[in-house]
Amino acid sequence: MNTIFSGVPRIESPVFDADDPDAAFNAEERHVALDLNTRGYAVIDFPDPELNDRIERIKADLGPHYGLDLTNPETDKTIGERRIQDAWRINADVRAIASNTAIIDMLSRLYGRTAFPFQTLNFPVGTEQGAHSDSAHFSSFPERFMCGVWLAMEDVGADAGPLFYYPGSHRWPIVNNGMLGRRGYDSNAHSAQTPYEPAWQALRDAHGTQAETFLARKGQALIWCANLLHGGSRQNNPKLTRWSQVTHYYFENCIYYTPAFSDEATGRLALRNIISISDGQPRDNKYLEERIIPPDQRRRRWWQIGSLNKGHR
Ligand SMILES: O=C(O)CCC(=O)C(=O)O
Ligand SMILES: [Fe+2]
Repeated sequence: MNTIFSGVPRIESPVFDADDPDAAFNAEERHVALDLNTRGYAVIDFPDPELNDRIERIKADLGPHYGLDLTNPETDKTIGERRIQDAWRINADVRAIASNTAIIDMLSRLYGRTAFPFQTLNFPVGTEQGAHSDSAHFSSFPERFMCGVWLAMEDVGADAGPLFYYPGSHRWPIVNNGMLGRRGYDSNAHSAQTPYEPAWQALRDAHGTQAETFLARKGQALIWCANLLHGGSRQNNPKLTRWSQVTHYYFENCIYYTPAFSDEATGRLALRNIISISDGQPRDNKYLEERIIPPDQRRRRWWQIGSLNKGHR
């Protein structure tokens, strides 16, 4: 049934059916599918028997990179570097968590295309990042073929800056530059996110939706849909840590781009050069199996092609 809408993730299909016979969800996946469809997020126990050992090794290995003594219970942990992007390149456990095959297989069934991890973020403390939709940072054609998996690497209490989200906000419009009457391509906006914040605030006000926080147990993970508004709460107690890993996933056979720096209507797209963490291989930008090469790369030789990724996230 959902195969009619093959350009829409199964879990976001306008004819969503948790009992979709084509998807053949098992009992747990059906539950996750229903939560993603209705609320835009789902909580699972991270399926890795070695998780605890991996987490402790990651803390020991990445800890010194943040420039703070994270083991001293009396010090402010929020004054150092808050994140390491793409630690999968230097840490095998980060890579293993991102490449977990049970997660990839489940996401692939939930979305109806093969999932692959493309970015990791490791945080020792709360991000205190304002409410946002990841769709401003990384989106796809067709849209919504992106999701985040946020893993708690310790128990997270209310004062440690827990993740928050607005249930159901994944169904609100995906705010893009066209809707805001602004140009994004080649813009030198300092922040990808800031220009969108008044619009996201207006949507929250119009819907009257209250944020919920995820007071996670170590080893729990939260999957969020591409357009779910989420962020990091204020870390009331700066002496606490809030170890977590976010892995962002894309799906095969899509165009991968940064909407904040694109003008879709004119075809000017900030395409991303994506590498799958699972196998370290590039994933071409593709639309209906056709490889898409940006116009300004078509006349260049391969040795002239640099990264078109903008320097953020
Ligand atoms: O961990 C958080 O507080 C939010 C992280 C986040 O929004 C992201 O990685 O997309
Ligand atoms: Fe995010």
